[in-house]
Amino acid sequence: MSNRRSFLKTSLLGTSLMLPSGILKAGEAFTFSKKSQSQKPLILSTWEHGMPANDRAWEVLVQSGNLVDAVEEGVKVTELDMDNLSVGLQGLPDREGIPTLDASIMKGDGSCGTVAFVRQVRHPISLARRVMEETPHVMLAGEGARQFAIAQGFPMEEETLSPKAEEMYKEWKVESKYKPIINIENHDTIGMIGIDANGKMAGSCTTSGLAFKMHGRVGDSPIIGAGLYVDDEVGAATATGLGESIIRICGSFLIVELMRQGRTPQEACEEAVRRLVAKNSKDIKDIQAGFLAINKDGESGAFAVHPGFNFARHNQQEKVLVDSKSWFK
Ligand code: SD4
Repeated sequence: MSNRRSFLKTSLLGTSLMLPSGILKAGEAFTFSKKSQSQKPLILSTWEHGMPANDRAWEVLVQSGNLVDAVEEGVKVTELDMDNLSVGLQGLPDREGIPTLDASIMKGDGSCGTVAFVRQVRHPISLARRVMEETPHVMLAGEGARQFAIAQGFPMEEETLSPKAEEMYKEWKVESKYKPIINIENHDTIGMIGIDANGKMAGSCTTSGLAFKMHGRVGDSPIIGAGLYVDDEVGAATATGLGESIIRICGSFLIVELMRQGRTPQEACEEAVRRLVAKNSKDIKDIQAGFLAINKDGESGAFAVHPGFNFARHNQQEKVLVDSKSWFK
Protein backbone atom coordinates (compact mmCIF):
# COMPACT_ATOMS: atom_id res chain seq x y z
CA MET A 1 0.00 0.00 0.00
CA SER A 2 2.72 2.44 0.93
CA ASN A 3 4.43 1.78 -2.41
CA ARG A 4 1.24 2.37 -4.30
CA ARG A 5 0.61 5.48 -2.26
CA SER A 6 4.01 6.93 -2.77
CA PHE A 7 3.81 6.17 -6.50
CA LEU A 8 0.41 7.84 -6.71
CA LYS A 9 1.70 10.77 -4.72
CA THR A 10 4.73 11.21 -6.92
CA SER A 11 2.91 10.83 -10.20
CA LEU A 12 0.10 13.14 -9.19
CA LEU A 13 2.41 15.72 -7.74
CA GLY A 14 4.45 15.66 -10.89
CA THR A 15 1.49 16.55 -13.03
CA SER A 16 -0.47 18.72 -10.64
CA LEU A 17 2.14 21.43 -11.01
CA MET A 18 1.20 21.70 -14.64
CA LEU A 19 -2.55 21.91 -14.20
CA PRO A 20 -4.03 24.75 -16.17
CA SER A 21 -7.19 26.23 -14.73
CA GLY A 22 -9.97 28.25 -16.27
CA ILE A 23 -13.56 28.51 -17.29
CA LEU A 24 -15.14 26.91 -20.33
CA LYS A 25 -17.99 28.91 -21.77
CA ALA A 26 -21.37 27.40 -22.65
CA GLY A 27 -21.08 25.33 -25.80
CA GLU A 28 -17.47 24.47 -25.13
CA ALA A 29 -18.56 21.79 -22.70
CA PHE A 30 -18.17 18.27 -24.08
CA THR A 31 -16.75 19.35 -27.39
CA PHE A 32 -13.58 17.45 -26.51
CA SER A 33 -13.20 13.90 -27.75
CA LYS A 34 -14.32 10.90 -25.77
CA LYS A 35 -10.70 9.87 -25.42
CA SER A 36 -9.65 13.15 -23.85
CA GLN A 37 -12.57 12.87 -21.43
CA SER A 38 -11.28 9.55 -20.21
CA GLN A 39 -9.03 10.60 -17.36
CA LYS A 40 -8.25 8.95 -14.07
CA PRO A 41 -8.06 10.25 -11.41
CA LEU A 42 -10.98 12.59 -11.96
CA ILE A 43 -13.09 14.64 -9.56
CA LEU A 44 -16.34 16.43 -10.47
CA SER A 45 -18.37 18.73 -8.24
CA THR A 46 -21.53 20.72 -8.69
CA TRP A 47 -21.48 24.49 -9.13
CA GLU A 48 -18.72 27.07 -8.89
CA HIS A 49 -17.97 26.35 -5.24
CA GLY A 50 -16.91 22.95 -6.57
CA MET A 51 -13.61 24.57 -7.61
CA PRO A 52 -12.18 25.15 -4.09
CA ALA A 53 -13.82 21.91 -2.93
CA ASN A 54 -12.15 20.00 -5.77
CA ASP A 55 -8.83 21.73 -5.01
CA ARG A 56 -8.98 20.38 -1.48
CA ALA A 57 -10.15 16.93 -2.59
CA TRP A 58 -7.34 16.75 -5.14
CA GLU A 59 -4.79 17.76 -2.51
CA VAL A 60 -6.03 15.03 -0.14
CA LEU A 61 -6.01 12.45 -2.93
CA VAL A 62 -2.46 13.40 -3.87
CA GLN A 63 -1.29 13.25 -0.28
CA SER A 64 -3.09 10.13 0.92
CA GLY A 65 -4.28 8.24 -2.15
CA ASN A 66 -7.57 7.85 -0.24
CA LEU A 67 -10.56 8.87 -2.37
CA VAL A 68 -13.08 8.62 0.48
CA ASP A 69 -11.00 11.05 2.54
CA ALA A 70 -10.78 13.25 -0.55
CA VAL A 71 -14.54 13.48 -1.16
CA GLU A 72 -15.19 14.06 2.54
CA GLU A 73 -12.53 16.75 3.00
CA GLY A 74 -13.43 18.40 -0.31
CA VAL A 75 -17.06 19.12 0.55
CA LYS A 76 -16.11 20.17 4.09
CA VAL A 77 -14.68 23.31 2.44
CA THR A 78 -18.19 24.17 1.21
CA GLU A 79 -19.76 23.30 4.55
CA LEU A 80 -17.64 26.10 6.05
CA ASP A 81 -18.13 28.61 3.22
CA MET A 82 -20.01 31.57 4.69
CA ASP A 83 -20.98 32.77 1.20
CA ASN A 84 -22.83 29.56 0.48
CA LEU A 85 -26.43 29.75 1.67
CA SER A 86 -27.40 26.20 0.68
CA VAL A 87 -24.75 24.13 2.47
CA GLY A 88 -23.78 23.97 6.14
CA LEU A 89 -25.16 25.69 9.21
CA GLN A 90 -24.81 29.13 7.60
CA GLY A 91 -27.40 28.03 5.01
CA LEU A 92 -30.89 29.45 4.80
CA PRO A 93 -33.16 28.02 7.49
CA ASP A 94 -36.51 26.27 7.25
CA ARG A 95 -39.74 28.20 7.73
CA GLU A 96 -39.36 27.99 11.52
CA GLY A 97 -35.99 29.74 11.23
CA ILE A 98 -33.94 26.58 11.94
CA PRO A 99 -31.13 25.35 9.67
CA THR A 100 -31.39 21.57 9.18
CA LEU A 101 -28.85 19.60 7.18
CA ASP A 102 -28.73 16.55 4.89
CA ALA A 103 -25.61 14.68 3.71
CA SER A 104 -24.50 11.40 2.18
CA ILE A 105 -21.30 9.57 1.35
CA MET A 106 -20.88 6.41 -0.72
CA LYS A 107 -18.11 4.09 -1.88
CA GLY A 108 -18.11 2.04 -5.04
CA ASP A 109 -18.30 -1.20 -3.06
CA GLY A 110 -21.79 -0.27 -1.86
CA SER A 111 -20.84 1.07 1.58
CA CYS A 112 -22.77 4.22 2.36
CA GLY A 113 -23.90 6.46 5.18
CA THR A 114 -26.32 9.36 5.33
CA VAL A 115 -27.81 11.85 7.76
CA ALA A 116 -31.04 13.74 7.25
CA PHE A 117 -32.76 16.63 9.04
CA VAL A 118 -29.86 16.94 11.46
CA ARG A 119 -29.28 20.06 13.57
CA GLN A 120 -26.25 21.77 15.11
CA VAL A 121 -23.60 19.74 13.32
CA ARG A 122 -20.97 21.75 11.46
CA HIS A 123 -19.87 18.86 9.21
CA PRO A 124 -22.82 16.60 8.39
CA ILE A 125 -20.68 14.87 5.75
CA SER A 126 -18.33 13.61 8.49
CA LEU A 127 -21.33 12.42 10.48
CA ALA A 128 -22.61 10.56 7.40
CA ARG A 129 -19.21 8.90 7.14
CA ARG A 130 -19.42 7.82 10.79
CA VAL A 131 -22.84 6.30 10.07
CA MET A 132 -21.22 4.37 7.22
CA GLU A 133 -18.20 3.23 9.23
CA GLU A 134 -19.40 3.00 12.83
CA THR A 135 -22.99 1.73 12.65
CA PRO A 136 -24.82 -1.19 11.04
CA HIS A 137 -27.18 1.35 9.44
CA VAL A 138 -27.24 3.49 6.33
CA MET A 139 -29.25 6.48 7.50
CA LEU A 140 -29.84 8.39 10.73
CA ALA A 141 -32.30 11.26 10.91
CA GLY A 142 -33.24 14.18 13.12
CA GLU A 143 -32.69 13.93 16.85
CA GLY A 144 -31.25 10.43 16.53
CA ALA A 145 -28.57 11.70 14.16
CA ARG A 146 -27.80 14.58 16.54
CA GLN A 147 -27.50 12.19 19.50
CA PHE A 148 -25.17 10.00 17.47
CA ALA A 149 -23.06 13.07 16.69
CA ILE A 150 -22.80 13.88 20.40
CA ALA A 151 -21.86 10.27 21.18
CA GLN A 152 -19.18 10.45 18.49
CA GLY A 153 -17.70 13.60 20.02
CA PHE A 154 -18.88 16.09 17.39
CA PRO A 155 -19.13 19.61 18.85
CA MET A 156 -22.69 20.99 18.92
CA GLU A 157 -22.98 24.44 17.38
CA GLU A 158 -25.24 27.31 18.46
CA GLU A 159 -28.39 27.63 16.36
CA THR A 160 -27.86 31.27 15.53
CA LEU A 161 -28.42 32.15 11.88
CA SER A 162 -25.57 33.57 9.85
CA PRO A 163 -26.04 37.34 9.28
CA LYS A 164 -26.97 36.85 5.61
CA ALA A 165 -29.37 33.99 6.39
CA GLU A 166 -31.01 36.05 9.14
CA GLU A 167 -31.53 38.99 6.79
CA MET A 168 -33.06 36.78 4.09
CA TYR A 169 -35.24 34.93 6.58
CA LYS A 170 -36.64 38.24 7.86
CA GLU A 171 -37.38 39.32 4.29
CA TRP A 172 -39.02 35.99 3.55
CA LYS A 173 -41.23 36.20 6.65
CA VAL A 174 -42.91 39.34 5.35
CA GLU A 175 -44.88 37.24 2.87
CA SER A 176 -43.88 33.71 3.90
CA LYS A 177 -44.28 32.47 0.34
CA TYR A 178 -42.35 29.48 -0.87
CA LYS A 179 -41.22 29.62 -4.46
CA PRO A 180 -37.81 28.29 -5.50
CA ILE A 181 -35.92 30.65 -7.76
CA ILE A 182 -34.06 28.83 -10.49
CA ASN A 183 -30.28 28.78 -9.99
CA ILE A 184 -30.48 31.19 -7.07
CA GLU A 185 -30.65 30.69 -3.31
CA ASN A 186 -32.08 27.17 -3.48
CA HIS A 187 -29.50 25.55 -5.71
CA ASP A 188 -26.06 25.50 -4.23
CA THR A 189 -25.78 21.98 -2.89
CA ILE A 190 -22.42 20.37 -3.41
CA GLY A 191 -22.35 16.88 -4.89
CA MET A 192 -18.87 15.48 -5.56
CA ILE A 193 -17.96 12.28 -7.39
CA GLY A 194 -14.50 10.93 -8.07
CA ILE A 195 -12.53 8.05 -9.50
CA ASP A 196 -8.97 7.25 -8.46
CA ALA A 197 -6.07 6.00 -10.55
CA ASN A 198 -7.14 2.39 -9.87
CA GLY A 199 -10.72 2.90 -10.98
CA LYS A 200 -12.21 2.94 -7.46
CA MET A 201 -15.01 5.44 -7.03
CA ALA A 202 -16.60 7.45 -4.21
CA GLY A 203 -18.96 10.37 -3.80
CA SER A 204 -20.33 12.84 -1.28
CA CYS A 205 -23.25 15.24 -1.15
CA THR A 206 -24.14 17.86 1.47
CA THR A 207 -26.80 20.56 1.74
CA SER A 208 -28.98 22.66 3.99
CA GLY A 209 -31.73 21.85 1.51
CA LEU A 210 -34.34 24.20 0.18
CA ALA A 211 -34.61 27.62 1.75
CA PHE A 212 -37.67 28.07 3.96
CA LYS A 213 -38.74 24.44 3.53
CA MET A 214 -41.27 22.88 5.90
CA HIS A 215 -39.69 21.79 9.18
CA GLY A 216 -38.74 18.13 8.73
CA ARG A 217 -38.51 18.25 4.94
CA VAL A 218 -35.75 16.04 3.54
CA GLY A 219 -34.49 16.39 -0.03
CA ASP A 220 -32.64 14.09 -2.39
CA SER A 221 -29.13 14.69 -1.06
CA PRO A 222 -29.20 12.12 1.78
CA ILE A 223 -31.26 9.60 -0.21
CA ILE A 224 -28.97 6.98 -1.68
CA GLY A 225 -29.94 6.60 -5.33
CA ALA A 226 -31.48 10.08 -5.56
CA GLY A 227 -28.77 12.63 -4.70
CA LEU A 228 -25.85 10.19 -4.94
CA TYR A 229 -25.06 6.72 -6.19
CA VAL A 230 -21.71 4.98 -6.72
CA ASP A 231 -20.97 1.52 -8.09
CA ASP A 232 -17.37 0.52 -8.90
CA GLU A 233 -18.66 -1.88 -11.58
CA VAL A 234 -20.26 0.94 -13.55
CA GLY A 235 -19.90 4.54 -12.42
CA ALA A 236 -21.08 7.30 -10.13
CA ALA A 237 -23.65 10.07 -10.28
CA THR A 238 -24.77 12.99 -8.14
CA ALA A 239 -27.53 15.58 -8.33
CA THR A 240 -28.39 19.13 -7.40
CA GLY A 241 -31.61 21.06 -7.67
CA LEU A 242 -35.16 20.59 -6.52
CA GLY A 243 -34.89 17.41 -4.46
CA GLU A 244 -38.51 16.39 -4.87
CA SER A 245 -38.10 16.24 -8.66
CA ILE A 246 -34.90 14.20 -8.32
CA ILE A 247 -36.32 11.73 -5.79
CA ARG A 248 -39.28 11.08 -8.11
CA ILE A 249 -36.98 9.55 -10.71
CA CYS A 250 -34.30 8.08 -8.36
CA GLY A 251 -32.00 10.31 -10.41
CA SER A 252 -28.51 9.15 -9.48
CA PHE A 253 -29.37 5.45 -9.43
CA LEU A 254 -31.14 5.85 -12.76
CA ILE A 255 -28.01 7.36 -14.33
CA VAL A 256 -25.77 4.57 -13.02
CA GLU A 257 -28.20 1.93 -14.29
CA LEU A 258 -28.39 3.61 -17.71
CA MET A 259 -24.57 3.53 -17.86
CA ARG A 260 -24.72 -0.16 -16.88
CA GLN A 261 -26.88 -0.70 -19.95
CA GLY A 262 -24.25 0.93 -22.14
CA ARG A 263 -25.08 4.64 -22.20
CA THR A 264 -22.23 7.11 -21.89
CA PRO A 265 -22.28 9.36 -18.79
CA GLN A 266 -23.50 12.23 -21.01
CA GLU A 267 -26.31 10.17 -22.56
CA ALA A 268 -27.33 8.87 -19.13
CA CYS A 269 -27.54 12.40 -17.65
CA GLU A 270 -29.60 13.57 -20.62
CA GLU A 271 -32.02 10.66 -20.31
CA ALA A 272 -32.41 11.32 -16.56
CA VAL A 273 -33.30 14.95 -17.28
CA ARG A 274 -35.74 13.87 -19.99
CA ARG A 275 -37.44 11.63 -17.46
CA LEU A 276 -37.41 14.31 -14.76
CA VAL A 277 -39.04 16.77 -17.16
CA ALA A 278 -41.72 14.20 -18.04
CA LYS A 279 -42.51 13.41 -14.39
CA ASN A 280 -42.56 17.04 -13.25
CA SER A 281 -44.06 18.64 -16.33
CA LYS A 282 -46.62 20.82 -14.56
CA ASP A 283 -44.07 23.01 -12.77
CA ILE A 284 -41.06 22.43 -14.96
CA LYS A 285 -40.43 26.09 -15.78
CA ASP A 286 -39.73 26.70 -12.08
CA ILE A 287 -37.69 23.54 -11.48
CA GLN A 288 -33.94 23.41 -11.86
CA ALA A 289 -32.04 20.14 -11.46
CA GLY A 290 -28.61 19.11 -12.69
CA PHE A 291 -26.74 15.82 -12.80
CA LEU A 292 -23.08 14.83 -12.98
CA ALA A 293 -21.79 11.37 -13.89
CA ILE A 294 -18.53 9.46 -14.28
CA ASN A 295 -18.12 5.96 -15.68
CA LYS A 296 -15.49 3.43 -14.73
CA ASP A 297 -13.34 4.42 -17.70
CA GLY A 298 -13.11 7.96 -16.34
CA GLU A 299 -15.48 9.48 -18.92
CA SER A 300 -17.81 12.17 -17.61
CA GLY A 301 -21.11 13.83 -18.39
CA ALA A 302 -23.45 16.54 -17.12
CA PHE A 303 -26.89 17.84 -17.98
CA ALA A 304 -29.48 20.14 -16.41
CA VAL A 305 -33.10 21.14 -16.88
CA HIS A 306 -32.38 24.85 -17.40
CA PRO A 307 -29.28 26.80 -18.41
CA GLY A 308 -27.16 28.08 -15.54
CA PHE A 309 -25.85 24.83 -14.07
CA ASN A 310 -22.09 24.50 -13.99
CA PHE A 311 -19.59 22.14 -12.44
CA ALA A 312 -15.92 21.86 -11.51
CA ARG A 313 -13.75 19.19 -13.13
CA HIS A 314 -10.27 18.34 -11.92
CA ASN A 315 -7.97 15.80 -13.51
CA GLN A 316 -4.26 15.59 -14.17
CA GLN A 317 -4.51 17.87 -17.21
CA GLU A 318 -6.74 20.66 -15.97
CA LYS A 319 -8.96 22.14 -13.33
CA VAL A 320 -11.87 23.91 -14.95
CA LEU A 321 -15.33 25.23 -14.33
CA VAL A 322 -17.58 23.93 -17.12
CA ASP A 323 -21.02 25.17 -18.19
CA SER A 324 -23.43 22.26 -18.49
CA LYS A 325 -25.78 21.90 -21.41
CA SER A 326 -29.48 21.83 -20.60
CA TRP A 327 -32.90 20.62 -21.73
CA PHE A 328 -34.26 24.14 -22.14
CA LYS A 329 -31.95 26.43 -24.08
C1 SD4 B 1 -32.52 19.63 -1.91
N1 SD4 B 1 -31.13 19.05 -3.77
O1 SD4 B 1 -32.54 19.58 -0.69
C2 SD4 B 1 -31.22 19.89 -2.60
C3 SD4 B 1 -31.09 21.34 -2.88
C4 SD4 B 1 -30.01 21.65 -3.87
O2 SD4 B 1 -28.53 22.94 -4.85
O3 SD4 B 1 -29.55 20.88 -4.62
N2 SD4 B 1 -29.52 22.79 -3.93
O4 SD4 B 1 -33.52 19.51 -2.60
